Amino acid sequence: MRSALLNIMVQAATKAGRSLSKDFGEVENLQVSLKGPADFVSNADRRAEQIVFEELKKARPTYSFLGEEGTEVKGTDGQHRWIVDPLDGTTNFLHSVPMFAVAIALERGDEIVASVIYNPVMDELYTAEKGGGAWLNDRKRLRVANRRHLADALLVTGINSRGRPEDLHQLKQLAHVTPAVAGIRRTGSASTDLAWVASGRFDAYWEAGLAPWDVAPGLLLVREAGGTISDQAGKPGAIWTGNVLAGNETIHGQLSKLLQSVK
Ligand code: 2AM
Ligand code: CA
Repeated sequence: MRSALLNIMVQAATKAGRSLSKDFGEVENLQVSLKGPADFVSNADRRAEQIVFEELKKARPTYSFLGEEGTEVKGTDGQHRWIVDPLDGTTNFLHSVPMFAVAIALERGDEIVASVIYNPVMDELYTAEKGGGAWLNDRKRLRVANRRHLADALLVTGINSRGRPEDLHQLKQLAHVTPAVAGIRRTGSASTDLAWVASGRFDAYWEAGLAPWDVAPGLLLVREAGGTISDQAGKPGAIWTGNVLAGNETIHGQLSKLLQSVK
């Protein structure tokens, strides 16, 4: 059973998802046009944020709002804030790769209490509420994978090339981690990575240089699926530092050690 709050979040995410789905169908046609689809995708992104914003505002007019596309509203309610990525996986979307999601988290005080991550193409709706578990499409209760050895683990990460120190450090980490594990994947959508750690598809995820809306929705999913999420050194605050490590407790511990050994 979803709470009223989670229902509101699902409604907002699915409505924005329908809009993105429609636009996603158009992107392919635009690939051949001279101007390219970049402007079109920016508009799709902004439209999705507007839909999420309107839906959430209608239902909870006093809550604050923080969205990737620039919507930042301070509500009169000092306790609650929506943290939203209307299109996580923008580059995938631009290239007609169906790995992207609408991601919404609800912060109460200084903790995340509800999350929705929705991929409209795969029709995968991930939801979590604090204390209520993590779910896929309301039917399947999620549990992180139970592999015990890093050598058997399938990991996921993000590889960014903005030339920041964390991006260069990431390349060094890859050189150390790759030979130690069963495989490494990269989806291009941080919220998808975290949702897929929660569901056990991936054994662990790490990345740095992320924004709060990349991390907040997936954080609760991982926790409610029995996983551990922190920064790469095992400390809290991943949402705000953008430095993230998630997995089952054992793999999380092993990977944390390995990542920290990379100087
Ligand atoms: P986006 O698709 O919403 O931009 C991939 O490694 C992850 O990094 C994606 O979730 C992507 O989100 C995110 N990302 C891309 N550019 C970013 C930036 N400038 N700062 C933080 N995160 C970013
Ligand atoms: Ca994002």
